[in-house]
Amino acid sequence: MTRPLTDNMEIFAGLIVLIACCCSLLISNGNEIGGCSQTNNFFQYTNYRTSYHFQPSRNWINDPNGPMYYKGFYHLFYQYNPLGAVFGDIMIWGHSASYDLINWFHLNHALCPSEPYDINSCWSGSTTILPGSKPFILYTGIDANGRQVQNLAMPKNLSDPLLKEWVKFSGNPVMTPPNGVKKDDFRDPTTAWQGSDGEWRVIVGSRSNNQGIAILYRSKDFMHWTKFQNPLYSSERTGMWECPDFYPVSINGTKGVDTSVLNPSVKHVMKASFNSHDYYMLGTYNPQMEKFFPLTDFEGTSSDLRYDYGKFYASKTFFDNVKNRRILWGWVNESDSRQDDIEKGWSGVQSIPRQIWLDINGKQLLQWPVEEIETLRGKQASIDDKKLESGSVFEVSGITASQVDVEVVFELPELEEADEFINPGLVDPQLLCNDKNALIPSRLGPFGLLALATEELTEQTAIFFQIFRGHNRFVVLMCSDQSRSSLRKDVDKTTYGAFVDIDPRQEKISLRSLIDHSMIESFGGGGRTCITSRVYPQLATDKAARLYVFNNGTLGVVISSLNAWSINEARIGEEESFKV
Ligand code: DQQ
Repeated sequence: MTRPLTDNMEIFAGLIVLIACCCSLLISNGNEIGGCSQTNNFFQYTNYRTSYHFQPSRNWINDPNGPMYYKGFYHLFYQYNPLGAVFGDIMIWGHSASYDLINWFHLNHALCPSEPYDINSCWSGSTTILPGSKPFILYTGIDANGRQVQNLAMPKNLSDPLLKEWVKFSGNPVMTPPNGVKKDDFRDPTTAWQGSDGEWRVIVGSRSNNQGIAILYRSKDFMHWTKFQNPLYSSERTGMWECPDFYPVSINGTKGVDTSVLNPSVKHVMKASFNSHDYYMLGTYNPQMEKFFPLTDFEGTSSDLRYDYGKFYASKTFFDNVKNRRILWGWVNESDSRQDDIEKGWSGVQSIPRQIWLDINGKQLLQWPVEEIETLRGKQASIDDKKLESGSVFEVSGITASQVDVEVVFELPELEEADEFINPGLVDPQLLCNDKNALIPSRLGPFGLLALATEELTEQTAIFFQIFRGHNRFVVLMCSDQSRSSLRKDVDKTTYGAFVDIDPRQEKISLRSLIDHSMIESFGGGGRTCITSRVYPQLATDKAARLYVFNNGTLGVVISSLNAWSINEARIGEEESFKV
């Protein structure tokens, strides 16, 4: 039977459409067709999603907002664009809750623009739990005139431990930009602290005459706020302060303290986010003068202390009174392009929550992944007492190298033979890491880990140390070299670096890395120096990814111990998926 011509034409037209679809699919899936160069594809993008770091199921996230513990649940709010994978004209507060800081379920959005004082966005802020277990959110609203103002919100139902609904205060805004402060330079209120006079204090990030400032406000009832005559702190060598954080840390030990604690057993931390990094100062808070006195002011140089020397921004801490610890969260941005983010449908990850405390020497903070991460540990690989001769590379096998928690401790039997550190003045460690990358040998180093590597090492992210002999001390450099992290050409491969304040004569050199598909969070010297990087390998993904220990120095080093655990996927999803 012959078909009518129109039928045949329909079939033909259908075939054309089918072929066209297949071609465009193939092209967009990255195979070479008619000379089209390889492009990124969806399959590849799915490999970049993390498996145990916090991410919503889609779209853009940035700053962590108002983390806290309330009636059995940890709460994490975050800057979220519900409409896409790029920073949005309208930003809201996403909200998720967890029993253990690792597995999370997503809840209704906590704050969305709805009133003249926040109609253009609900930007970052903090929570404070008032006596009687009453949490309050203080957040920045972008008002109808594009002004940044501070607003209050409280839970609708205090007996709901999930705090699903939030009500905005009828007296909003509670703070507006003061004289001399531009309307878009006034944001990100901190968690409040209470003085011995019973009054609440809070700081708001700002700038005046291009000086970063922490504007201080005080309140007797948490609803009516008055600006104090002087800022709590101002710094000449920074621009606008975003997301300030101000809190006490114990002088002795790893335990955290409540934000209102003020006594001789604590020092204060002042953190500010600027120039794409989170910087902090240690110092003393004088409540009579309402002033913070740092040990050293920000210098605007590489000697300023940072939480993390890689990608880590707009962070926030909270005091976890269940385990008496202070916990730090930070936003880890992508380093691929905006177009990549749109195509993959998401952008931004939160760091692993880190416990944070003061080093016993009082000179810096230390950080370590919260212990709960260990509940995800699966298969283990261990190596003890293994010499790594010059030029050796050794595979850590038996684990899933794309999802792993690895800790290695190095011994340096020939420490005294290290190269001399030629120091003509201030040396920027990041530049040094760029010069002395993972392939360039000195005597002691580079040695460390090769993460998310291919078998042939064509792709690899090297996290490594170099040790130098300085004047009366040793200099320990830690680097994260992304230059060979991906065969892709279109991603940022900046190399990061920082010094580790450790004496290798007294202590072995340790490195812990949390590797999660496109995320590598590294903790050097027991958490003295942290470097987080984002990498997008083309081949070293999922089962193809490998983990190695290496030594490219001319002197041998010894792996004193190495333990690596495959990390199981965390449960991060909708609330329903948590119900049994
Ligand atoms: N992100 C928020 C602001 C904050 C900035 C907007 C820091 O409140 O200053 O999403 O990343």
